[in-house]
Amino acid sequence: MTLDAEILKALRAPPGAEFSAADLVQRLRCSRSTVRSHIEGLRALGYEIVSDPHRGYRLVSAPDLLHADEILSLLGPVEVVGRDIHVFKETTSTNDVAEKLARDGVREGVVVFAESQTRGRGRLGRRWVSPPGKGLWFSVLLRPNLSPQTVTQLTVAAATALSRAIRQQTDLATEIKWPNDILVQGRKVAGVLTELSAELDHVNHAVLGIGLNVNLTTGDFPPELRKLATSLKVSAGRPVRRAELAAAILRELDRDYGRISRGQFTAVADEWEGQCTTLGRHVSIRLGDRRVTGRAESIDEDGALQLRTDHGHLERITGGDVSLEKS
Ligand code: BT5
Repeated sequence: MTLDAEILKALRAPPGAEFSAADLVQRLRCSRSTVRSHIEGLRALGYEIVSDPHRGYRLVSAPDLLHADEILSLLGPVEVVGRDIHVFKETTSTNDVAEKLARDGVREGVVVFAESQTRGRGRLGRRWVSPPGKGLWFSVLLRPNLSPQTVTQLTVAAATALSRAIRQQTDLATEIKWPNDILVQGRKVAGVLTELSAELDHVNHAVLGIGLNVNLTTGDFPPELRKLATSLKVSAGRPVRRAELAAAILRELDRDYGRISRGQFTAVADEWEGQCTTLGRHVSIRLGDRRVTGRAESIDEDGALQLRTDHGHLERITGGDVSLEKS
């Protein structure tokens, strides 16, 4: 953990507590002037830290910006996801940056956030709207011990973790739409894009890209998305602090990645099924130029959707766009 992260962690626990410069010097094992210059640096970023010559430093408020040190200080210990965090002001796509890190041999678990993306993407090259300062647009580099056939487990685990973290932090009721959408009040609030580098029988690495609309207003969406998309702020009626939410999501992702890495996908799938509004419904799925319709029955042990087609066959679906039909 960096010194900034250590200072923020110290000032946060317990909330509003005061620490003298001497306390911090002892706790962080550095000089008084180093503490002072780091506090100044944090203030310059917008952290309101008051200092009283007799009582010490106190954190009054933190800005809603993404700062790797702050996310790390809120995250606590993790096994893999979030071991290292990078935050960029702007990128083309955070998936591109994570992909480059993968090719450079960086170990799994690194997370890349951007305040804005100029070419944020969804599946099949679709655009992902990612305006500055209001969302969580990030990618996680993973090197899972999964075959390309079972890698849908990652998307399922990501959706489950994301949904759980949103509920914990906002009390909003979330729904999962297979395979990669999180909905609130029937509108899309987040999407997951899993990109792979794989051989026939094994995955070299996977980049899990997550886009979550946090504090966007309706006007931040292009007109064609205003009826389909929402943000946590629009749905909850109040802004949500992104750093805390980001830490909660990484913690839950780390937990579910651990579960699938240990072969406990069934536990994740059970939780996923409880939140998935696709199951049990009559759906229409576009697969390239083909369209299949039927009843979404379950997900199998690989994370694929089992569809009972209108012709009575059981079809295994690993991708595509699902529309829920009126039941
Ligand atoms: C997704 O694709 O839902 C996956 C989105 C993943 C975005 C993240 S952001 C960080 C990382 N870096 C990237 O470049 N991407 C990932 P898909 O299911 O194909 O949905 C795309 C469709 O969602 C678009 O065609 C629009 O209709 C809609 N859409 C675009 N931006 C949206 C937004 N901000 N909120 C809700 N819907 C949106």
